[in-house]
Amino acid sequence: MYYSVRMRATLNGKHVSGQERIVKKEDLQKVILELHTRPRGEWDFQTIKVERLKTPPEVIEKSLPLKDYKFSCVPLAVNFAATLLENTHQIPRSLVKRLFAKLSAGFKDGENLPGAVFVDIESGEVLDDRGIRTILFDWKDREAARSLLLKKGFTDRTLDALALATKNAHCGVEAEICISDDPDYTTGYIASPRLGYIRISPLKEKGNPHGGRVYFVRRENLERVINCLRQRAVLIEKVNL
Ligand code: PML
Repeated sequence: MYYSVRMRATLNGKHVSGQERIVKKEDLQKVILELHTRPRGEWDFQTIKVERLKTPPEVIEKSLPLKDYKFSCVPLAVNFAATLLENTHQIPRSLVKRLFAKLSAGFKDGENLPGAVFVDIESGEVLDDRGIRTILFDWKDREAARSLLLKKGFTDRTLDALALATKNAHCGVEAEICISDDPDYTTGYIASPRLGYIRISPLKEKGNPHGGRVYFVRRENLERVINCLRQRAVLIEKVNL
């Protein structure tokens, strides 16, 4: 029997921390406490949702392959990401650059969205900007994946983002771009089944509190992809380094 445990904490209505796990019953108490104590900063409202899964999670054998690139400034890093997405997925560079600029300025009226913006990979049209989040994903052996990534110099954020991007690819997201909303965390990534998980620094200026994700999808798949992101639980077996 598996359970999904999801925590979100806010301060004055603004998101400050979020985390989720998929665990067996015997680990529930430990994980609930772990997630409760996870937010580093101040919060005034926290929810922890525990849901028993109706069916066991699907197992994905390997994460997307991870590669890491560093640049001397944001424009060079964004240019690199835009070039890769144009060459591999024919997404116009100008569109990718515009989307990065919007994410770093708060996508919707200067505010970050709680989840992703869905963009039609063919036309560039925004299909959904409600901020739908990918949920129900985790590592099969989280500690093993974590210690491998930390040993190689990656972070806890990489651990979660790599699992999330792997689930996205599995659900039919054609390509993804992401900037963290943590003002101190300037590393972001682009990801797709063909590109893998391409970690890139710096994708925004230090001190900028804006960030978010764009998921490129085929218009005709939108509903199916969203259902998968929200409803299908997956566990990822191994980090693909
Ligand atoms: C990485 O370190 O691999 C990039 C992680 C981006 C995390 C985005 C977020 O804050 O959720």
